[in-house]
Amino acid sequence: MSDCLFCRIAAGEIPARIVHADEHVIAFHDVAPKAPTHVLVIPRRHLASLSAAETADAPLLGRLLDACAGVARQLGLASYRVVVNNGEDAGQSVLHLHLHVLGGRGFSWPPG
Ligand code: DGP
Repeated sequence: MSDCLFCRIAAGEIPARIVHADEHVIAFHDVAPKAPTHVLVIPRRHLASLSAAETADAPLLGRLLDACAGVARQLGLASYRVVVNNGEDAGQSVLHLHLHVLGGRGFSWPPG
């Protein structure tokens, strides 16, 4: 989608600090980090949210989680949190599915 921020990052039209890229998935540092390490993992294909994913997307969803683990390994994170904000009330501000990989500090539970 030409008007989607994360589609434009995936297409290389908007610069980002990329940490991983493959045929299906791209990962880059969040511009407003909420932890010492804060990376966003996204599908190259536009999916507005986790809710928009269908059962047929399960392999892609698996790739996204696998990429989160790979990014954490690559960046030396032993403990980290993976977050998906789905919908406005959950804090989703960009309507392109993204998984947050947060690390480098402790996290409380339950989340706010
Ligand atoms: P969420 O609130 O869950 O939709 O997370 C969106 C995240 O995207 C938020 O942590 C900030 C990040 N973000 C927004 N615009 C940009 C951008 O232009 N570049 C990068 N790298 N991150 C962005």
